[in-house]
Amino acid sequence: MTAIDLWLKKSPVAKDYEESDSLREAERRFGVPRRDFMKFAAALVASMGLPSSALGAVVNAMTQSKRPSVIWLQFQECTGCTESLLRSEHPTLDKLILDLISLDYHETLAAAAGHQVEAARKTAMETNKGKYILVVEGAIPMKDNGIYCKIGGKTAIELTKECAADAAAVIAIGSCSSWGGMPSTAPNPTGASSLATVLGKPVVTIPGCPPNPYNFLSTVVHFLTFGKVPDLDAKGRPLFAYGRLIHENCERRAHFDAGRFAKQFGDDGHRQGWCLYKLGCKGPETYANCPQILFNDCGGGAWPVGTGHPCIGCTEEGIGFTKPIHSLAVLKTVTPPTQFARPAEDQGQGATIVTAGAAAVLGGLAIGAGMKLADNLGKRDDAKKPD
Ligand code: FSX
Ligand code: SF4
Ligand code: F3S
Repeated sequence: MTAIDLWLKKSPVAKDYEESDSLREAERRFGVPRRDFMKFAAALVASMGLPSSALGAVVNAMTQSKRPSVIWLQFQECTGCTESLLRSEHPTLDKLILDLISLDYHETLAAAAGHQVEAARKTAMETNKGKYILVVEGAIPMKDNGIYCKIGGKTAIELTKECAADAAAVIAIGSCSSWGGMPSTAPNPTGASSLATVLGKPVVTIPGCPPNPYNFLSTVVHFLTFGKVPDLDAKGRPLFAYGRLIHENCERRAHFDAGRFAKQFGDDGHRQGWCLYKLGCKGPETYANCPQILFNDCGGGAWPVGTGHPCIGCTEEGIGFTKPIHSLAVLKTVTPPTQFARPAEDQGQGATIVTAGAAAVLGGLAIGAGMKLADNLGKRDDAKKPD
């Protein structure tokens, strides 16, 4: 039995909801078994750093609120943000997303084209004036009056400003839109810029190349539940997801603290899962929850460092696509977090969003607090040091 199953079994909040109309509605609306939906909602509650008592409000918001209209623009990017959202599984995140929101304009997914799709965008904006969510994927070229990206005869700058004018919330998804990302790499011939730069005001940012779809979903669910976006840092990033350095929650952290490093790809240390700092891992200067919520819903280890590659700092302005991949990271914190296993102890393999969420709910802690899970500890470190 996983930690979250245990919590669902014992929690009075969960019991209240087990037979509730909201969960029956979730089963009908999303085609997901009630218990799976409950697990998913509990994990989202925990990942957002909310108390377990918020579960009911989150379930109600996800099942009963009117789906907000979303206008999704795409400019200088690779469509990875959209792809990562749609490729998610368990319990079919794409289905949850597409059932939670009314995606009224999206260039990749729209069946219509040309004048028809432009008309759909205008109708959605007029009908939902002041209420729709604008999501922007991709950087925006500002050089030479923005002529390097035009859609329907308008520059990306014009489209962005037009769509942002009457939006209730504006979200930059991916590093390109959040801070310029890959298209803004020097010498940046098109003047690729962030959404906030174009609008001249702060926006919510969900950086990552691609960003983790759960961070987008949690932000939307927070908006649906409370009518406002979650608490943000100075760069517009939701604190629940970007409040901690990767290095603080990495399953290889104890190897770092003990001075056990992979020095070359394929050497002894690398094969034994030791710290990737000397291969250029940017976890020590990158803020994101990758080791905690992982990617692709396929279990522990499914994140860059977990697969044996150093973090390149894809979420972080000034690091990803800027610093050479194998240059050494700046160490922002040196003292090991108190909740982390000591160097001589077993090393964890990373927590999935569901198990981490359960532990966080059980412990009354947000995933952002850096929870490590006893039931995910597995990899023994009784190996010898590399030469
Ligand atoms: Fe691609 Fe998105 Fe990277 Fe950018 O993600 S995965 S280039 S952040 O805008 O599509
Ligand atoms: Fe993990 Fe990288 Fe930090 Fe090593 S340097 S502990 S691999 S985040
Ligand atoms: Fe990106 Fe590093 Fe996470 S490369 S996906 S921020 S582990």
